[in-house]
Amino acid sequence: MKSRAALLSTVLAFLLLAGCERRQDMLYTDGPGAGSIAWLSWFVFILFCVVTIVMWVLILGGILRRRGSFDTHEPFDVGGGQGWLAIGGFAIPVVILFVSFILSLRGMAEFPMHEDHEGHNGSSSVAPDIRVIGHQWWWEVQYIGGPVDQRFTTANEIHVPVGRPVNIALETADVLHSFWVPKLQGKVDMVPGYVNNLRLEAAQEGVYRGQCSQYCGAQHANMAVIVVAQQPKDYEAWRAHMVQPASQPSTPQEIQGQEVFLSAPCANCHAVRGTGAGGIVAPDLTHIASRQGLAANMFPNDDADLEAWVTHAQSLKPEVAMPNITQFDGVELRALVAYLRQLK
Ligand code: HEC
Ligand SMILES: [Cu+2]
Repeated sequence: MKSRAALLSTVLAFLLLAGCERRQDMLYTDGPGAGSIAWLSWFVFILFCVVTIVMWVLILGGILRRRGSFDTHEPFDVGGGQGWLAIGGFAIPVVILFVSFILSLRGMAEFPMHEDHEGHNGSSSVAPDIRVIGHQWWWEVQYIGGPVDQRFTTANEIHVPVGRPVNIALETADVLHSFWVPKLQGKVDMVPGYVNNLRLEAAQEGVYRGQCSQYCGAQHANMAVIVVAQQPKDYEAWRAHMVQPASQPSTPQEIQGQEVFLSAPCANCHAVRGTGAGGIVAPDLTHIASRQGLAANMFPNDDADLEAWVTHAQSLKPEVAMPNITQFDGVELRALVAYLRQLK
């Protein structure tokens, strides 16, 4: 009995905590895009409940009504009854569908129209601030707004200023993916050979988790993105730091680590701006130490997880396009990790 009560209270506490977390909640939102979708969902849901209740009241009324004989009832097609068919079967559904349609158009206005490849225009054409490219199974993030020397590439973590809309162009390098940060905006697919657009705005400071929402292979479930919404001045400081090349190693261990990194296969796939490493098929590592997660936010970004990732990527995220790299001895591995950890 006692253990059952303990189990119950654990479950309840877990549910309560899970409720507080709300990191990927689409009904309790923090941005206008997701807000209008959530509002529409509640509206349609409540309307559905009202219609259902009215229907059941009418059905039960019909069932429970005292029956008379054929003599006491007129035939059903005599007078009046058809009016109810026209109202209940036609007029009310048309009004409800029309209102829902207009409200969904309002929600769609949150997604910017944009020039397509042939140069045809939508209702307005917006230069994107950020290009996000889906890869199996991580997100390439290119800041492409502003002058050329203010542009940079990062991965898996998108920073935005609070209270300002950011236009994002969505593309894919391989298969279909879908970009979805539920608390901020509806999902938009990333389609091969095509550019889709999304306008994202966060009303509150915070870290918002998102998720690839279109099945894209073995590690689809481990393709997470985070959006960090910051006060404008913190955001500007972050940007100013991100355009800088990688910090130079200073301790002997970090210097050895950089040599290990540059002589290992890492540089074929990864870039570290300011060094010889210029690979473009994997996440940019110039400021890897400043990111919160590793491998599309599958693991926390710390020494132990980094060490494990470098040597066992295939066991941790099977089928990923990074091999297990097993050529290092202990000293080299720790030096490599020390080097990566100072790439703030
Ligand atoms: C054949 C290409 C390839 C090689 C070689 C390679 N990687 Fe990777 N690496 C990847 C890919 C692809 C990812 C993204 C995997 C994912 O998250 O699904 C990745 C992810 C990472 C990440 C996580 C990045 C992030 O933003 O989450 C780190 C750190 C990393 N690699 C370090 C290294 C180091 C250090 C080496 C060399 C010892 C190396 N990689 C060699 C392809 C490669
Ligand atoms: Cu996916």
